[in-house]
Amino acid sequence: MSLFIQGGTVVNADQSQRADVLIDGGKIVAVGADLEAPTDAEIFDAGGGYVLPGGIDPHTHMELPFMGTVASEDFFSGTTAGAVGGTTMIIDFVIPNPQQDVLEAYNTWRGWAEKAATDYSFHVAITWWDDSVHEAMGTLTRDHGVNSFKHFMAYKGAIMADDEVLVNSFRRARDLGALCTVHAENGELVAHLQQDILDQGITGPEGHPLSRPPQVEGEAANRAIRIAQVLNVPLYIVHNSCIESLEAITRARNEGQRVFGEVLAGHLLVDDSVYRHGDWDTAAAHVMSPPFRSPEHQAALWRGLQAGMLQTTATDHCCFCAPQKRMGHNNFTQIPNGTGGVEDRMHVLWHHGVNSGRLTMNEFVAVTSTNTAKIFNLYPRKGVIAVGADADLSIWDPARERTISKDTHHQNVDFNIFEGMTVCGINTLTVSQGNVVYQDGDIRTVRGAGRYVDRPTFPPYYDAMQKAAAHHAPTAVDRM
Ligand code: URQ
Ligand code: ZN
Ligand code: ZN
Repeated sequence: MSLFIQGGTVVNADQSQRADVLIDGGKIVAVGADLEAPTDAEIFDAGGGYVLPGGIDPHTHMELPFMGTVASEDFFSGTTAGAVGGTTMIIDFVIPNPQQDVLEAYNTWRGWAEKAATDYSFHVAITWWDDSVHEAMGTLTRDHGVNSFKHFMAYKGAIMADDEVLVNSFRRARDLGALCTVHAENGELVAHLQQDILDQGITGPEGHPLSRPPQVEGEAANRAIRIAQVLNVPLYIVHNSCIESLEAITRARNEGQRVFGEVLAGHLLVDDSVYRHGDWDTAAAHVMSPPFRSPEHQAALWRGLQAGMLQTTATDHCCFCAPQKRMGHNNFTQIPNGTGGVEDRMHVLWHHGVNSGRLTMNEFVAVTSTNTAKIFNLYPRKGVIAVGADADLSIWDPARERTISKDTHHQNVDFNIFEGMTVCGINTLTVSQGNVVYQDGDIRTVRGAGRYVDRPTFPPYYDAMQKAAAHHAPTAVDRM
């Protein structure tokens, strides 16, 4: 069965065009004005609205075992919620425990993700180091389509990577043609500040942001950038939340270093007043790291996104319900860290990005889909409406409104960080792999329909340079 989407304006990162879209066999097979609809095609009318590439969320943690519990959203419910909101692919994380065999952890996560409704891929975290980890990184890049390795510089005593792990892993990733990503917070400082705050008798969620001030993030961001610079490896910093990390990225990029920055929809729109909320559960529901910051940081992050210093948006969708958050009821350091957003990211960014004039529609597509596809080597299979691309897209009605609430969202969590926010401009139809997975409130996701998507490594830079040099170098014959 082919799908024919007519009467819309196709909006890609590079251009917008009034065009119809023909889909067949899970792929886009034609894009153009006034196409002929095949007689057997299922026809959808965009009604003058937009047709956008499916969103890609480069940062989720479905059913993550963390801080003594397991995130409440699983790969099926989470990818379904994403599809409802116009996101058709996630990049999640394999996070081995220290000393755990890395390939064993990878296979465990692959098993969990088989229930996914839309396509997915994995960053693999390097949380410890020995020869087996070195080997596993090679196997993962060569045989399993992994081209990005994550490093948590926070979470001391759990999954924190110290400088020795960072240097070993960054070198290995470089030699494999892979990208390094980091959660940039100085875990040593966090641990010290946490104890200091507890010693002062502050045990509630208001202690969480006090233990992770922006300087703690800025130091780690700069340290990761400098290590990557010395080792000549590309770097991607996840969930930048503050001016300090943005400044570190801006300096590096202005000096020509290959550093990428991600920002969460939450960090762009939620400020730290949530931690001063009278209700314990409400404040605890917002405990995530890095914490939500004061308003001047949001303004800077928006400017960073507009200026191209931050390239991608994500959610860090890692959900814990109130009973789970209450595990830290008398010690904020034991509140499981994480918030949701996979269903709302595209909606809140259209409303506060495009409707506000901060972003053009094309820039919206770039920061919600295309840039992630390019950085993680998924493009042009993903992140664009073009012939040959996967048929992952949405019909976007710029006039349709929605008020966000935990009572109506499809995320498996009892809280929504955008609660009560009314947005204008949402998807009315979502197509994944050429199948309708959402239409006007009707959810049609299929458990297990999602595919694991390989992400090839990048040819090591110096390899390419050596080949280029060899190609032009005078050979013996030339010298005769
Ligand atoms: O740190 C992360 O990205 C994971 C553990 C989700 N939790 C969070 O607070 N960001
Ligand atoms: Zn993180
Ligand atoms: Zn995360």
